[in-house]
Amino acid sequence: PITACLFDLDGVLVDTAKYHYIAWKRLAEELGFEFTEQDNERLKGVSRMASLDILLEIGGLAPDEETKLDLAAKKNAWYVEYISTMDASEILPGALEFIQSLKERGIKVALGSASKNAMLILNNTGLTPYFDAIIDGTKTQQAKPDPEVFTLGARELGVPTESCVVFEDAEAGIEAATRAGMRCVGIGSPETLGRANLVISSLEGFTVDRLLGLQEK
Ligand code: B16
Ligand code: MG
Repeated sequence: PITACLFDLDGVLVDTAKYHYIAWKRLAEELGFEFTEQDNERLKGVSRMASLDILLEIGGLAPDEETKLDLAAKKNAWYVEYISTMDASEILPGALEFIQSLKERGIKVALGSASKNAMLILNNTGLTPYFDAIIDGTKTQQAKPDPEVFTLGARELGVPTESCVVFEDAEAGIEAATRAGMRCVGIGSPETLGRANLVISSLEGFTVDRLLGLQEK
């Protein structure tokens, strides 16, 4: 039976992708090259340092490790400044309603995010109290598509992995869920998320009954 749901944060519960984008774009401009919205697609769900490597590749730059750490810190400081003004109005449509309905039906709820800034976002949007377990980028050693973030979530909830369903907007996250032995709902377009058990465009209107229908799959 399905007894727990694990949620990715960025792109599933909140749209922080736009803040990541303007911070990376600002860094690229300072380094002297263009960074487009299309380029930014490659960064979704990817860890901070891996994102920086992609950005530098786009700009044709190869700085040393120390400079890279400085650049990542600079981008993060801007990003933290942008998300510090976030509030509950930036929770994506349907997300809070769905989480509330899970709680009413006794289904456990966990966070499985790559972000080291997850707590700031959860606190600013008022989402923190809804989670029975929170696994973020400060608790993991391996980035998605490694399954670690989700297996740790199941362990902290005390449920078997096969009873968990993951909600993800990134291909790397769907692969991580599959490798963890969990079912997965993709949020976005079927072209990129085709490997999920079910793909929906958003959590708006999504119900617990539809979730439980995945048990037969
Ligand atoms: P930070 P998620 C991911 O969050 C983002 O999708 C990705 O764009 C970001 O680089 C990564 O977190 C690390 O974030 O720099 O804040 O530690 O989708 O796994 O919730
Ligand atoms: Mg995401």
